[in-house]
Amino acid sequence: METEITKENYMRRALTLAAKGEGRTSPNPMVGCVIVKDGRIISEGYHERYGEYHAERNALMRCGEDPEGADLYVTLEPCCHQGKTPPCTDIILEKKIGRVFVGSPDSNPLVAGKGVEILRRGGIPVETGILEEECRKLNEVFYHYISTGLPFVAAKYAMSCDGKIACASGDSRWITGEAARRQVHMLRKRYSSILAGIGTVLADDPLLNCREEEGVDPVRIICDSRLRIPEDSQIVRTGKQIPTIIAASEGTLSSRGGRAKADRLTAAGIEVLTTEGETVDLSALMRHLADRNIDSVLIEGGSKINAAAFASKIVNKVYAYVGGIIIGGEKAPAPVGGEGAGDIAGAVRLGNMEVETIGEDICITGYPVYPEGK
Ligand code: AOF
Ligand code: ZN
Repeated sequence: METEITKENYMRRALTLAAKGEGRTSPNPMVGCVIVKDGRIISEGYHERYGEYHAERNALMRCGEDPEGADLYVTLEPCCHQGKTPPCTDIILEKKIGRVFVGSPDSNPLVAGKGVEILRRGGIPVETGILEEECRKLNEVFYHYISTGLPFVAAKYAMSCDGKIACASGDSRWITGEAARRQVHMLRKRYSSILAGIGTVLADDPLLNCREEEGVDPVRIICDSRLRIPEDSQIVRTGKQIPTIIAASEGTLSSRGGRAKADRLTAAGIEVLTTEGETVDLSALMRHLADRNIDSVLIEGGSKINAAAFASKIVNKVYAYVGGIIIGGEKAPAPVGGEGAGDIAGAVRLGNMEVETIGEDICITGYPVYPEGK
């Protein structure tokens, strides 16, 4: 019983270390590692940045004493492939680690169980599944991206207790308090891109950056089928400092005015992407983003973008912030516009819902389950 608790404690420490890589490892997973000898932690490490050493190698290289016979706790199955860095299984075997404890399996086809197998074949006992659920959740983006080849998409919105995201006039400042708004910047640190609609740009002239300390700015993606974005908007003016993609419809670019505007936006440092059809095809856009190594998208949209995102079934997670305010008004917009479900059977359900209190507001998270055949 006692060893059970201890194992989980070490893995929890490894999880805390893993999370330090947040925002810097994508599209790689966040991974943490703890090395324990004679009941003491003798070294720790985590995957600090994409392309750099993995957690295990960092922990083993920093070890002040000989790790021979030690226990190694790692949140993800050690890799066994030569990638940007040498296989972690090599250094674990070379250092004669005594036992390995793994959080969750690596579903990268280059690893997928082979990491554990190689260690076992090399004579190291391996125990898997320590805090597996937490380890998987930490890397929900990685698991989705590696298995589907598409970015993990989250829709975030703030609404009143009566389900409005603004007054009929459009005013929405502020529905949630400061603490909840600060948390949004933490989300922006976690996701590699933010997507908004042109409506939001025209109404609020946002910067859509990450104002978290040491946060990396996510790529900004604006859905603007007709390229209406003002050239003096904050987004365009900062196009050379913060990576920005504007998604437009192919038709817009085939007009002379559209082509010229796209060229000016390109000169301002912005990438203009197109999809077929009159409006931006979000599914096609997601495929384009995946090609650019973008593993995750945080949609900070209004009713229209959210409706399109749910209709194209690209949303994998919802963050619904709810402020203690009643706005009312039939014309006041709700988070998801469009036609909506025809009946309850056709609605999108949320699975694994969780509720958290943030300051005076609450945040509901859940994972959409789309109705079959709709
Ligand atoms: C580990 N420990 O800390 C991480 C792992 O391009 P590379 O060489 O960095 O390899 C990336 C892959 O390695 C990634 O897709 C995932 O399968 C694994 N990441 N593995 O043993 C780590 N970050
Ligand atoms: Zn590795």
